[in-house]
Amino acid sequence: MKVYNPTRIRNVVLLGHSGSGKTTLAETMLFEAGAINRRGTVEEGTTISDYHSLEKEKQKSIFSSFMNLDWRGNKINLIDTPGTADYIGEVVGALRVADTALFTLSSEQGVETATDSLWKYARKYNVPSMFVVNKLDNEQSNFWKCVDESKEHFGREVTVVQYPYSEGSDFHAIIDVLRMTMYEFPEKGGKPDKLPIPDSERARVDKLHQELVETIAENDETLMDIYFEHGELDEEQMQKGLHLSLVKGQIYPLFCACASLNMGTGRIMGFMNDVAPNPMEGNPPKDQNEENFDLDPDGKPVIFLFKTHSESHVGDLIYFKVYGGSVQPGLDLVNSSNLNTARLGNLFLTEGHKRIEIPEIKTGDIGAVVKLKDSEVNDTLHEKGHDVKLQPIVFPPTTIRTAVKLKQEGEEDKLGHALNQIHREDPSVVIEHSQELRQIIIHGQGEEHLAVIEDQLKNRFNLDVEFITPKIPYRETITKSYRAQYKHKKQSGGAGQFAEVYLLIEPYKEGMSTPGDLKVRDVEEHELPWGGKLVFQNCIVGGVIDNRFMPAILKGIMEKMENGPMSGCRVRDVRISVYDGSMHSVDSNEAAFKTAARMAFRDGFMKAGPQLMEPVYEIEVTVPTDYMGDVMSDLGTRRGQIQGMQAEGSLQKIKAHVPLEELDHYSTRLKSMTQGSATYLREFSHYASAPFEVQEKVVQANTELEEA
Ligand SMILES: Nc1nc2c(ncn2[C@@H]2O[C@H](COP(=O)(O)OP(=O)(O)OP(=O)(O)O)[C@@H](O)[C@H]2O)c(=O)[nH]1
Ligand SMILES: [Mg+2]
Repeated sequence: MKVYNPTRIRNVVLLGHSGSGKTTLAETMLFEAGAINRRGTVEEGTTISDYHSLEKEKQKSIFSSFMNLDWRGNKINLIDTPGTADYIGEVVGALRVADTALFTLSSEQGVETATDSLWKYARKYNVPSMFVVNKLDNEQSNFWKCVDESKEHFGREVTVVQYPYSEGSDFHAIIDVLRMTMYEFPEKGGKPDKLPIPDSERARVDKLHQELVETIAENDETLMDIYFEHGELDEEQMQKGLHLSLVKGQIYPLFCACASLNMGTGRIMGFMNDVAPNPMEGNPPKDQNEENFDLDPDGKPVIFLFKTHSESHVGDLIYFKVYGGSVQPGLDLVNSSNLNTARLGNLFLTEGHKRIEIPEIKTGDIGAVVKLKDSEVNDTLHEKGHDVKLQPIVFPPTTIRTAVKLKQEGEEDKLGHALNQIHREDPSVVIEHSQELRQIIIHGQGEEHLAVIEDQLKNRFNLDVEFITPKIPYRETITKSYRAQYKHKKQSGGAGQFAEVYLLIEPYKEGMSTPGDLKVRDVEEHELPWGGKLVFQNCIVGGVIDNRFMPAILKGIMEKMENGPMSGCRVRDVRISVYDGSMHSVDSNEAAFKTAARMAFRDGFMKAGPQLMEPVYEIEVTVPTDYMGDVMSDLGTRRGQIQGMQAEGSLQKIKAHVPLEELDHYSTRLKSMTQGSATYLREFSHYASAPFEVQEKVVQANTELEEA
């Protein structure tokens, strides 16, 4: 296998809504470049990219996959990603190491929701971006609508380089306004004939060519001068201008293709060769000081780990990109996250499931290594003494949760190990061992994502598990003040127990004052680990309770706060003032005061207008305007409070506050309501008082649990 120099490498990630044709396009490119001699299809499950059994079953991509091809002496690393929003974790890692993002659009669908959100990620990393309008053979194909929508969504930088001579079943030719040529394809696709522009298209082509030249010249002073002088740029000048504009994000060139008929991919690969940035120009990362990290091919070796994938009989395969120097098997590198030294084993390139051993990987290239010690995604490895830590990939917040339960006891460790491995391979899955809810909760990106995780637990890790609705982390608080008292007295044989406390229990509010009849001697403010506050005041006069018993009183209250008096949920935002009590010279001890405080707190809390609080999330739904009404009225039934709405092209963004309880299965409902065209994000916002019915239901469930 050939080792490529950095200037000869192009890292291209394919992005776009599910079904827009990324996997088919990758397959066609591999075929056109001679990397494979038969084109597989998604329907038959025979593509290089979608090689996992689940992908074959679902006929769509679930994991990002890595392929490479040689196009006229340059190596194009193609990363095919899933377009379903549930698998976004696979996409963000790939985007981080790509130097060009190639967005696919379905010509009949235009800009769809996933494309819109993927676009935001590409902009976050400033990855030079281009478009290909695919499926031009589709009967409903509408190229110019796609162009208009793209400009609306992504800006006027979207610039037509190609357009179809005709669309639908008659699609067979593409007009190229950069090359000023028409490519006409044979019936079975492949290499096109280059024809002059037909007279009927001349006016339109001239106009588009002019637009392209002006956009390029606009972004470069030297080219602008040439353009003013000659009224035209030659092809070399255009290429240079396009390259600079693409790297700076001042142009997003738009191409045409019909991936399934093998039309148009050769020209796109040619453009990648001639115009797309190499790894030194495309997407340089930031280092630990937020400075741009320049890739130095002659410098010390630096690699960044961006993906772990486990294959049976192989173990963890860790993908990396080389950000400096070059690496070979046997090289010792320091991991900047844990300062351990790891030795590189054999190095590989991958083509779907196939691994090809390679002796060296140079700056800018992407490779994989097995069994790298103590290392995981987001680690930077460097030569000893040459310290550098590249900024980590930030994985998106999760949108859905489920509790996982073993059907039989005894496999807890095995489950823990499996979940840990799933998180290692896909950091967009978050595993929470909730002591509060006494459940293991899996947070993911969507119902489909959870189904894949369940499938892995059952079939890959052989665990008999079920996914159940997770409990809600409610909170308890109070709405009124109450003065409570409890005397704990026990006489059993020898030493007795005695403690008496008086507590003022109040709802905590920032800046609140203390009633005039109490004198505060000491205040402790505790930020509670589960949110909210406990303020604990010592208002004892005349030494009726010794200071040494105060910690025990606090402990007794805290114990009850962890297991709330009303529903067993955690208590927050209360102020307790210990203002009176009594003790006994022999029988009083810490245990007695702890008990007395716990009992006084419990009684007082129940008389101080206890109120259940529920977690409320802020959600952002992106939905095509047509479905907006349905989404809004559904949010109404979920006790949602609309915070704002904003139009973005043909899409609407709705922000709302919705209680967590009402978000169960929301992504499924949203999908079915909008035929899969809406996406949503969610983030914890705050706790709010739960309505009476919810409070009743939770208290009732807890009473039944305690009585059982
Ligand atoms: N008519 C037509 N169908 C196409 C074309 N390209 C792809 N398809 C079909 O569209 C469907 C989806 O194609 P994929 O390549 O799986 O799309 P994808 O973007 O990889 O989808 P995800 O993996 O779900 O993100 C498949 O049935 C393809 O055969 C095309 O140019 N024309
Ligand atoms: Mg795919």
